[in-house]
Amino acid sequence: MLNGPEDFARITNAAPAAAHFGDFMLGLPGAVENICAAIAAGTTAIGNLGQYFTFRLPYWDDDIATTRSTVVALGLIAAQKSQVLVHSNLDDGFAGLFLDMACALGMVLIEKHIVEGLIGGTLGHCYGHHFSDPLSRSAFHAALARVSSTPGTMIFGNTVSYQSASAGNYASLASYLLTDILDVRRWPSGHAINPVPVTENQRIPDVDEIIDAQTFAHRLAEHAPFYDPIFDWSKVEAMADTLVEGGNRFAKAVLDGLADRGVDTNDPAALMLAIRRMGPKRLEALFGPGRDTQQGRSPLVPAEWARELDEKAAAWISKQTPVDRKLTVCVGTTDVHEHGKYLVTQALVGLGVAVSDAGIAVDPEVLVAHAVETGADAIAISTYNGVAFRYAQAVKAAMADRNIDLPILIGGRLNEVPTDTNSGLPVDVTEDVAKLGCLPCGNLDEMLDALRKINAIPEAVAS
Ligand code: B12
Repeated sequence: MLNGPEDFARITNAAPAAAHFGDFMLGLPGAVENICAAIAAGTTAIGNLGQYFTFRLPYWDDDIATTRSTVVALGLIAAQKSQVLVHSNLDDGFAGLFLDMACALGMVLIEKHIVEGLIGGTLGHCYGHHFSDPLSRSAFHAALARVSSTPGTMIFGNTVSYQSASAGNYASLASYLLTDILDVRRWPSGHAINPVPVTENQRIPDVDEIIDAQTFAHRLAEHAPFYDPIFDWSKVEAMADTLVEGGNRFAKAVLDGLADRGVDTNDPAALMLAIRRMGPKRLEALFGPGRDTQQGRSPLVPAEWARELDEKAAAWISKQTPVDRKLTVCVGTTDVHEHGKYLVTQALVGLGVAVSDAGIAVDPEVLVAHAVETGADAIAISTYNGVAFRYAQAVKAAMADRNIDLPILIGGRLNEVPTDTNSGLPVDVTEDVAKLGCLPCGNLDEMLDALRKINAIPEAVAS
């Protein structure tokens, strides 16, 4: 937590390296104060425009104030005598949610139009969390290098591939890092590579874990050049062609389409707000470059995260027998992470359960109100930000206010940083959440067990 300008300065002065203030600067109501402090501390890359489009603070719905502060802050960055790069992590924005990677590249062009074309700043991009397949990861890098003349900030680790214990996660680290090292050698873009500690899928890391990952990357960078000759780069180039062509079409369609709907696309605030309010699903459905089919748009380059989750859900559903009684579950998330909800929704629908969608980063009272309005038989919460216990407590309280007590299923990362610790590391709160009367679920099988416990699904359903 940075409490004042002196905290920003403490970071930039900690080591003779260029400090990068990546997250929670732009895109939030406090953007102007944050940017002033970051610039005064001497940083040269400040983010995170991607977060503007998706992040919501609890109990804060004034998207106009958020937009205003972000646009003013962008203007402040652009007005500096020495060049300061605006940073945008595409995966924090819509790249983690589009089903077509061409749309993610299109967002690069739209963000450039806003920051460089309309505000006069310079914008550098970061990508990587959701790009698991080496071919499309590499192709995205090649495509990005073609459409961008500014230095990139970093290629973020492919964190969604961390699904194992530490030893298994080292394989995922090697897999994406080798690709990234070869990519930045082939298409020098200024991006730093980012070795993510192998405890990523459990919690925030400690210092030793960060050093281990850096040591691993350093050694891999010595091996990597010898792999270059064994890759067929023409396949990467061909996919990059598709991404650039599709991305350009998407960006043009978005700008033309919004203009047709009365949005002033030369006004950064109006444009940003329209894009944020529309969200990735509608933008993609209306303006995506893929062919329109009965099942929606067919992506030019399918997003890996969705393919993986679709396969996981289908494999699980194929082992179950559908429920034959009417049942509605109200599903919502406590924060920006929505892939858990995506998977749980598919699994429930596959079981024949009706899902009422309370949304993303939804406040506890709104979640409960939605459950009541839609006549839900149970509530399912997906939570990742280390607020599981507090949030579950608040949902219980909101239900008590209405004299109801629906069963609560809860999954994701059930941890919290205790108030009486100075380590900053979160601890598991599964037991505490269970003591509140909630049903913690580590996976879909446990979800089925939980549904059985509340007698929503008879024992015979699972085959
Ligand atoms: C993808 C991701 C993101 C994406 C999210 C994209 C999106 N729009 O959804 C982005 C890049 C935006 C992101 C942002 C952040 N993230 Co993040 N993110 C992840 C990551 C890599 C994967 C989480 C995920 O979606 N998994 C996919 C799901 C399907 O898999 P799963 O978790 O195994 O799910 C299973 C079960 O949990 C269960 N399940 C899940 N939910 C539910 C619900 C119910 C009801 C049931 C029955 C079951 C169930 O179902 C699955 C099947 O088995 C994790 C690390 C990791 N590898 O797990 C970090 C992680 C969750 N993120 C983290 C953090 C800190 C953040 C940020 C705060 C970082 C930052 N500085 O900005 C921000 C969030 C800010 C905000 N406003 O909320 C931390 C949380 C720390 C903690 N609690 O200890 C993690 C653990 C990374 C880390 N080690 O630091 N993140």
